[in-house]
Amino acid sequence: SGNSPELLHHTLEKAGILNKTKVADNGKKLRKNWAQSWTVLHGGILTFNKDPKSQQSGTASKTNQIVPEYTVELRGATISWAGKDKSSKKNVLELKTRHGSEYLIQYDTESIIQDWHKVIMDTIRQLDHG
Ligand code: I3S
Repeated sequence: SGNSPELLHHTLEKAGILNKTKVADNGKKLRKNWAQSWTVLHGGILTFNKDPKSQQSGTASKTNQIVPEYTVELRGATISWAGKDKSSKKNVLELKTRHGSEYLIQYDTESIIQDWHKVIMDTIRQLDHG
């Protein structure tokens, strides 16, 4: 069944394109810089990769490498829907790490952001119980 101990201890995985901005680093507020990111959840770590459009031209960009921008440890983090005070965009999630870093995550298609909300919430819950 889906509730076997083996499955409960599997970390959840997901990948896709999202818009994100980091808004705080160790409790220090940062200026927003919204950008698209190939986002990967694996092993309880959420990795936001650099937007290829923002990468320097030259040999590296020609190989279309995936370059991590932020790696976020989900253990001890919280995820919630961001209030209207946090962004004028729709479908915005607020992710806060236990070390006081904060990210806003957004996507116009509601079902896509809802899936991310669920998988991040479930991962945090699993890590708390692990
Ligand atoms: O929360 P803020 O400061 O209104 O965020 C907006 C700004 O970061 C803005 O850039 P400037 O720093 O050049 O004003 C961005 O273009 C907006 O996208 C930010 O607000 P939203 O509501 O989109 O998160």
